[in-house]
Amino acid sequence: MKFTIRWYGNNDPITLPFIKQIPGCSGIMGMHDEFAAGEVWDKDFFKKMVDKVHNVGLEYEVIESINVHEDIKLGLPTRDKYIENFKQSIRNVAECGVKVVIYNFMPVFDWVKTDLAYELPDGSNTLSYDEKDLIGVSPSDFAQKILSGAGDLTLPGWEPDRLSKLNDVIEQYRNVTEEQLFANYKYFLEAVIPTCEEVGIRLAVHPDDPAWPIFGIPRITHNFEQLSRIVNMVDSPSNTLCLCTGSIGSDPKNNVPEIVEYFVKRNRISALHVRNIKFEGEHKFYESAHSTDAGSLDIYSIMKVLVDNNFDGYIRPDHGRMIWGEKGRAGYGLYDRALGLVYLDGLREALYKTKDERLKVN
Ligand SMILES: [Mn+2]
Repeated sequence: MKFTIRWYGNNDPITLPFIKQIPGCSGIMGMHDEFAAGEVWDKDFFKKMVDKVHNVGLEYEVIESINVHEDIKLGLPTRDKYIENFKQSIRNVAECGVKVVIYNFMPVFDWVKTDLAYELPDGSNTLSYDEKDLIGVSPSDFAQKILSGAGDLTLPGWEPDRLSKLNDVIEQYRNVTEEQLFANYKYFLEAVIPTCEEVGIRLAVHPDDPAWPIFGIPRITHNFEQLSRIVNMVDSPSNTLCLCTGSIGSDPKNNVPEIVEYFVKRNRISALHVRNIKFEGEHKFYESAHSTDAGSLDIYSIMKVLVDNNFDGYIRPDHGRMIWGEKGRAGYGLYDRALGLVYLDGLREALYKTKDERLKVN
């Protein structure tokens, strides 16, 4: 498996040379907000980004920010134009060496947290979610709150131009059922997967974060049954998952190691985001340090399943806390993510070195 770190391109205070200094890190997962959902990714622009990454000796094989236009999710007649653009973007990034494209199919809201700087007893802070903070709050008021906590740095999924039309978009979803959303999703996959196969891209859906519907709008990528249905809708090695442990694991009913094992055995995981979370109650959790002991998820068992099945895709530590006085983009500072990567790489080494022994005993 290849260890990577998310990099926000020209807008990232965490520089590529800093990322290069993290032991065990071979590349980045790129997140660029230069193009709105539905726009074609310009090849020349993207090639320059890739060259920058290569120039410091890192790989650029995964991109996380080719977003699916809302009209595709809503199934509007205009979707075909945006699907064609998506396919062109896929071709363009493939020509620059990208192997995996992570996307999501969450209506309106990308990830949702209710506090971007939740204070922990040790003085660090982290992202957290508490359902009671959403009660009686309108989606647009909530969006304003999130944006005001973000400082000068952009947050993917919370771009101001996208949020300005928030109320209209939510209205459009009022009549969309889960089944319609699945049908729109299938239409999208049937259109784009052949292009992915042709150019050697694996498309990887990021699950709903958190793992339940928000503001009464349907969401369909947050449990085993839904993820199975998605990978079976178009049966192709290019139709895969980006298994985000903290997203899927936010619902305690989801057994994350079992879910990872099922899909990794079927070669349907091409990337993982690994983070731990700590449950504090029903629909209430915070993002903890990555280690098993720090949170509620068994990170060791997740890594074990990957090693025992020879997972050869991409993995990165997901959000980190803000520690040691660091300030920056919520979840995407340097220090705690670097600690997370080194911890995960340590588990990897130990698990590989004991693998033959362990598999013999079992
Ligand atoms: Mn994630």
